[in-house]
Amino acid sequence: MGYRVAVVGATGAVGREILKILHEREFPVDDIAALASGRSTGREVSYGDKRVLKVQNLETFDFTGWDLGLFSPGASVSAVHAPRAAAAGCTVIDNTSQFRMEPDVPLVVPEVNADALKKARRRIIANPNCSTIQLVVALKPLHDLFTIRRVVVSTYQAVAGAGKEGMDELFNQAKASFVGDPVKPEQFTKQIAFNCIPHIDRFMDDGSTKEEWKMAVETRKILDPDVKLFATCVRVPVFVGHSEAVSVEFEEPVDLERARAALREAPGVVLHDQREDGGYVTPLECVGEDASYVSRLRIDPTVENGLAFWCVSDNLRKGAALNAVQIAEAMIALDLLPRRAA
Ligand code: 11C
Repeated sequence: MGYRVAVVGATGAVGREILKILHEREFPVDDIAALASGRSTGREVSYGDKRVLKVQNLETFDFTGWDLGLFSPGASVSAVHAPRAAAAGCTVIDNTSQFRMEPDVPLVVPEVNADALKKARRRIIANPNCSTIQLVVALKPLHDLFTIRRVVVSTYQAVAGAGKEGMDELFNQAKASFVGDPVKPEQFTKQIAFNCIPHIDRFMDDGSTKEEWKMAVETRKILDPDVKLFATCVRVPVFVGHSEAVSVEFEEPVDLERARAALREAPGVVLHDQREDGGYVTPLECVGEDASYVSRLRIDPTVENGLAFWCVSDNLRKGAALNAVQIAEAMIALDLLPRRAA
């Protein structure tokens, strides 16, 4: 017997990926509902190769009798409907930023802190931001070895982070540039085609962006509250796959071979680091893959106990949909996801 699973935000880029991954990983599903806002009601989405689901209206959907809600609508929609689903007895894994920093909501990357799932008191579990997830998967084995003091990270984030509209904007601007049509920024503040924009999410009072703030506070909540992290988040004209240049200072002296061995063994990490032309992973190569890929691993001699690396992952999969499904799988393994009678 399997679970009754509702996918909320099913017509979006992450929602579609969730449906694909549930099917790919043979998640034990007895019944599945695709939900979205009223304007998408009646549209169709694929679940595996053979099944098409009619999208139902989230506003009027009754979560009673549904075991699991995988939410990726938008923070303001989750704010209303995730507690409503949880109150009806449905365990919610929410991919938005709405609940992440609430103390009684676990923020989970299964390879790093699956045990936090045992503290889910509100039947809501938060899925971290994509740029945080791939980073903490790579940092965890290094933190276990040498204890991280400080991380400085620059991101190169794909337009898929801004949803289907972001991908459409890059495509349309690239096309417009070639044919000489005017280029109009809509989702992004400036032209994204053939450009880089050092601005993701809104500005905070201290001059950081909320994306940069999220990376710092989420890493502390997931990995270790003592880790200091400074981020600069940049949108780049890549469709899918976030990249990060990471510099880490540790408490203890770093041994490069031990770092390599730990990364090779670490769950969710693929170390691909050959010091030669092409001996590293780029975002194009990680699309459709599950790992957080680490390349360009090297000692940073400019700080005490410094190590630097390059990290790439599919932001729609490990950065969002896959991590959400893995949280559900971890809950099953820990006996934390009860099946309810319909
Ligand atoms: C981006 N990281 O690349 C964002 C998307 O807090 O879940 C995900 C935002 C979030 O634009």
